[in-house]
Amino acid sequence: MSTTSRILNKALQDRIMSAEQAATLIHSGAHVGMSGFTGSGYPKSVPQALAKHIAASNSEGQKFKISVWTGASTAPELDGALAEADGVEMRLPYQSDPICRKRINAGQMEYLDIHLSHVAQFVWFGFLGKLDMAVVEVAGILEDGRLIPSSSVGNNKTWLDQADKVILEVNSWQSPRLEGMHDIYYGTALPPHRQPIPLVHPDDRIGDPYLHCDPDKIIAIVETNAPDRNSPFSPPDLNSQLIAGHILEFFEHEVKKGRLPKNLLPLQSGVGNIANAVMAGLNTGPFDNLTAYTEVLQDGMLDMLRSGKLSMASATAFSLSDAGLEEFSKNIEYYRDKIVLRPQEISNHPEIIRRLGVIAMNGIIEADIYGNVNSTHVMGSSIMNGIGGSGDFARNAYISIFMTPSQAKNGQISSIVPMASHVDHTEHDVQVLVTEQGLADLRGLSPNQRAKVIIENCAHPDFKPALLDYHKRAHEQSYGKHTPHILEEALSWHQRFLAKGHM
Ligand code: 0RQ
Repeated sequence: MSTTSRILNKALQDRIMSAEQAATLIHSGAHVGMSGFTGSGYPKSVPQALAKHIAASNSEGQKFKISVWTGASTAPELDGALAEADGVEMRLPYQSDPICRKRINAGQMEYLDIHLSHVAQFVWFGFLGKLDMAVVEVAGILEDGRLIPSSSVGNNKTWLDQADKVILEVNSWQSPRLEGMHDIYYGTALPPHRQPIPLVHPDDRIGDPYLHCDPDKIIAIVETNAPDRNSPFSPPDLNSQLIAGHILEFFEHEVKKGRLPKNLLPLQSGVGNIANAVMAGLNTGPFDNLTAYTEVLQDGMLDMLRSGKLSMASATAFSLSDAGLEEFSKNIEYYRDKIVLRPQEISNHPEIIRRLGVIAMNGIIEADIYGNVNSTHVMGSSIMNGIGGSGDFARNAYISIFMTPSQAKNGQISSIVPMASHVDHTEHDVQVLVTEQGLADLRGLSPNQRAKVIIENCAHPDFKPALLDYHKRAHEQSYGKHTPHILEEALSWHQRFLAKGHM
């Protein structure tokens, strides 16, 4: 299909221009809402052209920077290019780009890590200031101007609604058969006028397959033909397989106890290899007719859709490897009616997650012996990626599961520590903790009871004696016995890793 055949609206064809021309329409200081979610559906050419424009301006002594708001992480062509040009004043929300990470941790770039479900409504509430510009990738423009969304939805509806001006990238690389797979809900209102969101099953369609945008706001259309940038998955390593095994065993136990139905409840799975391994485990496990209500659709879920173990998946974005993408593209007709892509304020909506009883499974950096979780900060100060949607799901899930290998940095560092160096999921939102060593079911346990189970079941044998000793002494010496701590020692635990040069 030729690119122009993707822009069927005659009036809008006048606004087709090059990425370089479009980039000059973005001014320094602008708040720019860009599409993109975990390597899919991000604009492929305007950010790179803008990065060049910024680098050239800054080399002439200007301080050209913009604020970049997205759905979640994007790709080197967006986050990497703009960060490399030192063109980002403020980045929000979740990112995972190495150049961004470096700049953020060097104190050269501001980063606001907020719950993914908060982003759209914070913009409507005016909490983040005015959105000047939207740069959104779409798969096509219909004759009447409606937009066919791309491989991620993210915050695109909000960007198109809220931005003063809009630049569209029409990417002919995206399959035209994406048309009809999206469900864009336009029923959200601001408090005090909000109504219940009428979604009661993961496969309910409550909206419209298209995005809408006031044509007067569209100032440029750029045609592209460029692939999404999705990372490969490594085959599940032993730790991931062991973690997956513990989780499957836990599910079987819960079914036996009558606390989960035979086909479980809708699954949410975080990003990364452990999450993918859990899906691989479920794919050969005893559960059938599963559903997913999640954020990103990874290879593992695609495999489960293929095998029939998963009957449908609701998400806001694809996050497929090249192999996954090839499989999806080849068999898109098979997948089309089994996948729904929604705006992230719906995929991650607390009301819906609580109503559906979602089982949340997310990765962490470390957990403390009382069950507080750090999923974002290495050594309490250096950002890895961000909280992403993990909080939206963990806080509202039927069961919230967090998983990690029991040690990091080739066994130099324990992932179970006396006191987490940063907390983004508190003990109140963590019901199950899993490492390759075992699973700690924390439901109904007090802090001291939790400590015993976490150390016993999850800590690596190399670190277990030190953790047991800490907990015992803390119980003897602590100011209070409810959550016993020896503060100076708890806080020095990480410092010791640093002092030994492990980081
Ligand atoms: O760093 O690559 O420099 O060595 O952290 O660790 O083991 O590769 O783990 O890819 O599963 O990511 C929490 C980051 C885990 C991810 C996190 C270091 C380790 C390595 C990554 P190096 P691994 P994973 C919804 C879900 C938050 C967002 C979320 C994440 C790096 O799961 O970002 O859940 N979660 N979103 O060496 C020091 C420790 C460490 C440590 C790991 N204890 N101490 N460093 N590392 N443990 C999806 C979205 O929202 C889009």
